[in-house]
Amino acid sequence: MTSTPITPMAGAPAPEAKIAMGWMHTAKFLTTAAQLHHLPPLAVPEIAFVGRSNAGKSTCINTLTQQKQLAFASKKPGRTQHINLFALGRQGVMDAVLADLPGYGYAAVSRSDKMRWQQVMVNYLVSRPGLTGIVLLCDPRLGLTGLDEALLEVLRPRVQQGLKFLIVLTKADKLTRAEQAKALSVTRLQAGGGQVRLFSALKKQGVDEVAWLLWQWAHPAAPGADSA
Ligand SMILES: Nc1nc2c(ncn2[C@@H]2O[C@H](COP(=O)(O)OP(=O)(O)OP(=O)(O)O)[C@@H](O)[C@H]2O)c(=O)[nH]1
Ligand SMILES: [Mg+2]
Repeated sequence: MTSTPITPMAGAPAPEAKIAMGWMHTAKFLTTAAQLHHLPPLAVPEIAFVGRSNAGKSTCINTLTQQKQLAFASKKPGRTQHINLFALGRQGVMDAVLADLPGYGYAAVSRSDKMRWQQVMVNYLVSRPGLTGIVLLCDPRLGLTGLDEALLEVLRPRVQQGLKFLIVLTKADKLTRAEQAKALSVTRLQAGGGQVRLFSALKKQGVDEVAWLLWQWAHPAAPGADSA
């Protein structure tokens, strides 16, 4: 498999981008679970990708890891139905885990299924040991919706206790430059001081930056990781 070329971007100088993208590329499928208690206990930092159905969570994971089909992405909303874990680490030594979560807000799912899933997700976000960071993916054409706001509320106490938090505005290629700038500033206000990045899987925009941020989350003691 050929890896994505590294393009230096603002906020992620080339050496850091290379480290972060190389690390991301080590991702391997670890396990899948429909329920929280089926997830294995893990002793490494876990970073969860959450957001509305179809926001681009699975595509974001595939882009960051430079693997086309690691996470299942699909035009059909509701494609991800389990919590899928991917192990990261060089020389087969796992040092972090990415978690791809099913999206919420998918209209075609029955009310009882929605409620059940929302409960699993809330329990996961509130109680999963090792959860170090949350990446909330949001389609900037929709903006943060009521469900996203509800999730931010659930997360607030854990963020205050040190949980890392990033909002990724996906599908930036669908916006003009002016719309991108506007989406960024509006979401920054809503994020209450949290980090926000523009991202496009199609144009590889924001990829190095997000990878570097996640690397810093997972390696807080490493040189250069104190700014995340
Ligand atoms: N143009 C464009 N399309 C994207 C981008 N990222 C994702 N998509 C498309 O958006 C659709 C949904 O992507 P997924 O990654 O499956 O979304 P998801 O959030 O994992 O969805 P669920 O698993 O249903 O929660 C797919 O058709 C992707 O090709 C992007 O950066 N640009
Ligand atoms: Mg998905």
